[in-house]
Amino acid sequence: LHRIPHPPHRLPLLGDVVGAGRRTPMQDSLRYARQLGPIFRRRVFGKEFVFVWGAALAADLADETRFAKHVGLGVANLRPVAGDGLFTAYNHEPNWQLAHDVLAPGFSREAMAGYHLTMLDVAARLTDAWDRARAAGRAVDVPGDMTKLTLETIARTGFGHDFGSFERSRPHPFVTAMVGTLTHAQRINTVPAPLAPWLLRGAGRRNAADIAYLNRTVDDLVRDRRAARGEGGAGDLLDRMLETAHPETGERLSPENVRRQVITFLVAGHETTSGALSFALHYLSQHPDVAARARAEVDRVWGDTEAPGYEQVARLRYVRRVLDESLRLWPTAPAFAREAREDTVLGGAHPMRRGAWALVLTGMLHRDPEVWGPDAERFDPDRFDAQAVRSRAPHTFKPFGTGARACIGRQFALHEATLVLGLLLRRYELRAEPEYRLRVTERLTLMPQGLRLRLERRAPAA
Ligand code: MNH
Repeated sequence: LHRIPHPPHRLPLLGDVVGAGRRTPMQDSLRYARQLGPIFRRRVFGKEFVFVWGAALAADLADETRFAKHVGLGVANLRPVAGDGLFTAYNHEPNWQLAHDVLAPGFSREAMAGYHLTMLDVAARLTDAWDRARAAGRAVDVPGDMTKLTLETIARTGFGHDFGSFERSRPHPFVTAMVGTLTHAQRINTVPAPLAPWLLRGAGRRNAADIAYLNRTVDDLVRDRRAARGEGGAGDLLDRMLETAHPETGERLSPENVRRQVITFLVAGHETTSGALSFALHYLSQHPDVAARARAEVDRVWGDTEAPGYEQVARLRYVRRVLDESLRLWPTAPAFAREAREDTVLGGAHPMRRGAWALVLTGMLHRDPEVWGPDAERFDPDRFDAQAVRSRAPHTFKPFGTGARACIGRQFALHEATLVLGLLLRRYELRAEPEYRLRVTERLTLMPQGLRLRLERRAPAA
C-alpha cells in the first residue's frame, strides 16, 4: 500500500479532505487522478480507498478469474433500500443467480423488440411536451424531462405502471424519494463513521421516510398485478418476477425479494439512462456539425416512416457513436468496485489480499491519454467508428461495468436512448443557452446541472 501515492496534505484523523467537497466526490477523484497517476489512494476519516484508472491496471481488474464485483461504499449504502436485489446483492447470495437467471430473458432481443412500441409511445409524450414548449418559445429542462421519459419507459415496459410524469408539473414523489435516498447513500460516505449518528440523525429519519414511500409504491404496484392475475400475463419483468420459476431448480423469487427487484429496476433502469441522454443532448447542442451528421443519418435510415421499427434503431450507427462518446466522457455510473477473489498481485506490482478491493474510476479510464490520445478531453464520436474500436485495447470502455455483474439493462438503455435521440434530432434543432457551461451534479450517478435547451423547428433538409 505504501507505494501507492496519495494527496500531499494528509491531515491526522480527517485524512485527505483538503480541497475535497462533499457534493462532488467523483469529480474530486478525477482531479486527484490527474495529479497522482494511474493508481492512487485517498484516506477519508481513517478509511483508506484505492482508486484505479490506468488502462493496464483496469484491464487486469477485469480478469474474472482473479477479481469479482465488490459491493462497497455507495452500492453497500443502498442495501437498506435494495437489499439482495440484483444490483446490491453480494456475489455469494443465492438470490443473485436466481434473479439473474429468471430475469435475463427479459432483456433478450425478442423481449426488447416487444418493448419497442411502448418506448415509442412514451417518446411521443415527450415530443408532445416539447412541441408545446417550442410553440410557446420556452426552453426545456433537459435532465428533468429525460428523467420523466426514462422513468415512464421502465415503469411501463417492465411493470405496466404509469406514473403520469408528463402530466405533472413537479417530479413524481417516487422520483423525489429516490433522489433523496441516492443522495443520502452518497453522503454517508463523507461523514466520519463515529459522528454519523449525530450528524445524520435528521437525514436518517428523512431517508427512512423515503424508503418507506418507495416500498409502499412498489407494494401497491405488485398488489394490483396480483389482483389482475388470470387476465393473461403481460409478459413483462414483473410477470417474470411473480410467475417464472428457475429453469433448472424450479425456485421462485420470494415476495420480499420481488419488492427489492422492483425498486432496483425502477431506480437502476432510469436514472443512468436519463443522464446519458442529457449529456448526449448537451454535446449535440454544442456541436452543430455532429448534430447535422446524426440528423442526416436519421433521415437516410428512417426516411418518412412516422414510427421507426425496432430494427431501424440499431441501424443508427452514428447516433449510437454520439451516445458512446457521451458515455465515455461522462459515464453516468461513474465507478465500479472490484475485489480480489484470492491473494493476488494487481498489475504485477501491487499485492492484494483476498477480499481487498479497489474502485475503477470509469470517467478517468475513459480519458487515459495512453488509450484515447492527447486530445482525450475532446468530444469526438468518430472514436467509436468500427475501425477505431477494433484497434483499441479491450477493457478500455466500461460504462456498463464488467464481467458477470455488468449491467443487465445495457441493450435496453442503448435501444431506448438511440431511439429517443433519433426522434428528437429528426424533429428539432437544439439550441444551447449561450451562457451555459457544463456543470455536473453527483448523486451516485452523474447529471448535467441546470441544462436547458431551446428548440426550433428543424431546418428543411438541404
Ligand atoms: Mn445498469 C449494473 C451502468 C442502464 C439495470 N449498470 C450496472 C453496472 C453499471 C451500470 C456500471 C455495474 C455496477 C457495478 O459493477 O457495481 N446501467 C448503467 C448505465 C446505464 C444503465 C450507464 C444507462 C446508460 N441498468 C440500466 C437499465 C437497467 C439497468 C436501463 C434496467 C432496465 N444495471 C442494472 C442492474 C444491474 C446493473 C439490474 C445489476 C446487474 C447485476 O449485478 O447482476
